[in-house]
Amino acid sequence: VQLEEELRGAWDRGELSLHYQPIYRLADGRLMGAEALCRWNHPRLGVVPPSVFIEVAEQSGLIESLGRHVLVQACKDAASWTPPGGERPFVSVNISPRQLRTGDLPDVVASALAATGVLPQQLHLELTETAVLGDEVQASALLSRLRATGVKVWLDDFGTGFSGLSHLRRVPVDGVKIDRSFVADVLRDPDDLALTSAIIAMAHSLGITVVAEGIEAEGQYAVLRERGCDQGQGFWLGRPMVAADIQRSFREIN
Ligand code: G
Ligand code: G
Ligand code: MN
Ligand code: NA
Repeated sequence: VQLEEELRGAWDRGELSLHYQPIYRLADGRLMGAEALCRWNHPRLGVVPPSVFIEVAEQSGLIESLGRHVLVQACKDAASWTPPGGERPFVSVNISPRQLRTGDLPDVVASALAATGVLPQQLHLELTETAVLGDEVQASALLSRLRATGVKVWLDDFGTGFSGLSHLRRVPVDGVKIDRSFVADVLRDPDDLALTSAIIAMAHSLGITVVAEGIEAEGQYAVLRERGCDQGQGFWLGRPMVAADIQRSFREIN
């Protein structure tokens, strides 16, 4: 309860900020975009990880206002990412199950886009497989509304929900992010490599892009690239960094 009280107002006090983890195209190593990751710099406790406070925000309902702040800030930051020539980078924002259920997400997204001038296709929303697949019919309608605004919808932590592959046909998404638990064992466990390859093949047959998360070693990068995985992120490629640093990275793309 105390954490909840302190979380209320933490954004306005400037204690919350977004870090960005770079996402690369595997074929040629080009920097394509970044995932926004929220950090709470608590005055007494120091850095509180999102695995702790996002849960608190979900339970208390604070996630709705926090989520709005995160969306606007991420779009603002992305509007300043200007590679010399070439495509505009994307920013990927995590959306929690409760934000999906409240129903006004398409409005929240539309106003974040309008307030910042970021192009709709620059914004990717990461929804978890379990949140989306809980109620397929309702989710499909919501995802269609979201995609009608021009933003892209991604399924995060893909493969952990067990229902994955068959549902991909019925749920309208632009991409999937292969959960890092599969990537972790892709060199050691033939089953994980087979599953990862199957996800990539299935997604591609449906016109869906695939990102691998949690790439921590060059060998993982190499095997994923060889299997045709489109993009990747992970500590081997780049850690989450402050906004000024990711902005500099985008300026230096060649
Ligand atoms: O950065 P870290 O590995 O600690 O993130 C842990 C979890 O917190 C991840 O599952 C991530 O999706 C989630 N998370 C990080 N930032 C946000 C955010 O802004 N909104 C939501 N809903 N989840 C976030
Ligand atoms: O659930 P979600 O995919 O949004 O989680 C993102 C989290 O994963 C971030 O908090 C980020 O710090 C973490 N992360 C990113 N790359 C790696 C990695 O290579 N290894 C591990 N263990 N965690 C990572
Ligand atoms: Mn994510
Ligand atoms: Na994930």
